[in-house]
Amino acid sequence: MTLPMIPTITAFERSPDGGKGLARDMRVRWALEEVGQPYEVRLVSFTEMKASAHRTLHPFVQIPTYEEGDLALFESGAIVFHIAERNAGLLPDDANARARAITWMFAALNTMEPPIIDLGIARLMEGDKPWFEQRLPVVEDRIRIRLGELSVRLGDADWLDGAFSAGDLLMVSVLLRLSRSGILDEYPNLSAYVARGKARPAYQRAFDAQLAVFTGKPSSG
Ligand code: GTB
Repeated sequence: MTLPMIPTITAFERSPDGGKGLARDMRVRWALEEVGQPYEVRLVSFTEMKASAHRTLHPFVQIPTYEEGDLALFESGAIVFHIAERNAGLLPDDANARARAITWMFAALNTMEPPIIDLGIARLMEGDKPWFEQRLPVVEDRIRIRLGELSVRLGDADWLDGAFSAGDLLMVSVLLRLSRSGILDEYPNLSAYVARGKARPAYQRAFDAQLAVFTGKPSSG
């Protein structure tokens, strides 16, 4: 009898957000929870992450990584795609619907996430620069352009294209990074969309598991 392979992911031993769902292992945890795949987590310190063993797994020496037997993956989007491809529940069976869901995965990571990351970098690294106050609204307005377009497309639908998919999982994960900025509140349907994502039991289990790393309390899942 072949024993089922339990994948192992890597996550921060200490994350700047204290495990509140912003580090990118969260989206991988969420995908694994959605499909009901148990997993193990190897926590890494910043020093361990930069050591050669981890560099072999991840060419850019970051988290998350994903190991399953002799398969090793990096890039959260690729990992979520792999999980969605190998398990039912995150991609539709219909070929065209599946292609559209995958398109939303790319849209989340390639179109929505870059300006949102720019805002994080501006706040974290450029706050002391003399031009910061002038640049900030420019960066925020670039995000507003994309949020406005996404808001129109979503309209009053629950999810981006039919049933919840890996495209929604990544889109919600990306939009969550705006939580502290207040910008998302300007788009009530997107705020409600993110709230729907966060209300999913699989999200809650993933969140609790990530938070438990920092609180030391066992997660309920
Ligand atoms: N494109 C890669 C992916 O999607 O997997 C990016 C991976 C990445 O940026 N990983 C970060 C990392 O390892 C952690 S998630 N950084 C260390 C390094 O590059 O040296 C980014 C992150 C971490 C913590 C917060 N936070 O606390 O708010 C937010 C985002």
